[in-house]
Amino acid sequence: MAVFSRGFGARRRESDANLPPGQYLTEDFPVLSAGPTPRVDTAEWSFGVRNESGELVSWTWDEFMALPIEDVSTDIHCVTRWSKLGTSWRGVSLDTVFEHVDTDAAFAMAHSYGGYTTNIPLEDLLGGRSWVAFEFDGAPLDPEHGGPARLLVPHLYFWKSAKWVHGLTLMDDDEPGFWEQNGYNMHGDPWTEERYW
Ligand SMILES: Nc1nc2c(c(=O)[nH]1)N[C@H]1C(S)=C(S)[C@@H](COP(=O)(O)O)O[C@H]1N2
Ligand SMILES: [Mo]
Repeated sequence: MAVFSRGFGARRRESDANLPPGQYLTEDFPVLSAGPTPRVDTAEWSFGVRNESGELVSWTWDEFMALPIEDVSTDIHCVTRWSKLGTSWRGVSLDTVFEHVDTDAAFAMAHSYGGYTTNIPLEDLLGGRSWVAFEFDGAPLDPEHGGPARLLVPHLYFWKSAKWVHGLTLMDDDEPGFWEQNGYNMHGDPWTEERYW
């Protein structure tokens, strides 16, 4: 019995260490969308980055798939308090995207098909911490979860991971996106509970 409780305790502590304050674990994958699910055909899809001078760099689906693709295993944390550990994704790193972008901007606004927006500091998009993801758990991303492609910024609360992402607009000054205009935090670090204003 002592061995069992020590082992059980150790496992609990291990997952607790990966769980930001105020979060609980979920095994399923809740769908949270502010509106209807847009249906975007990959033949119509594009992803573009507009810099602070107004210059646009954009990719079609086939062009985007020709960029280096990474496998990502990461924990995700929703501000509504669920966290899911060890999720598997495939996508293109924002570091790769930004190799093609000329900018000194400090902030980005992510834009989605359907009109959703969310603001993210550029430093949170770079450094191997953010991706445009198009596979989850070895399969194409479900439309409900943002397919064909979504932003994946797993070190911030999951509302920053814009589903059906269509592009980024780079900005010198921070501006609030959809949830940020409605009381959510401008940054959204789950470890310091940057939940609301
Ligand atoms: N385009 C778009 N992206 C979005 C949202 C949304 O409503 N529209 N909701 C956000 C919120 S609040 C969360 S928690 C996650 C939920 O992603 P999921 O539905 O795949 O769990 O998507 C984020 N990205
Ligand atoms: Mo959320």
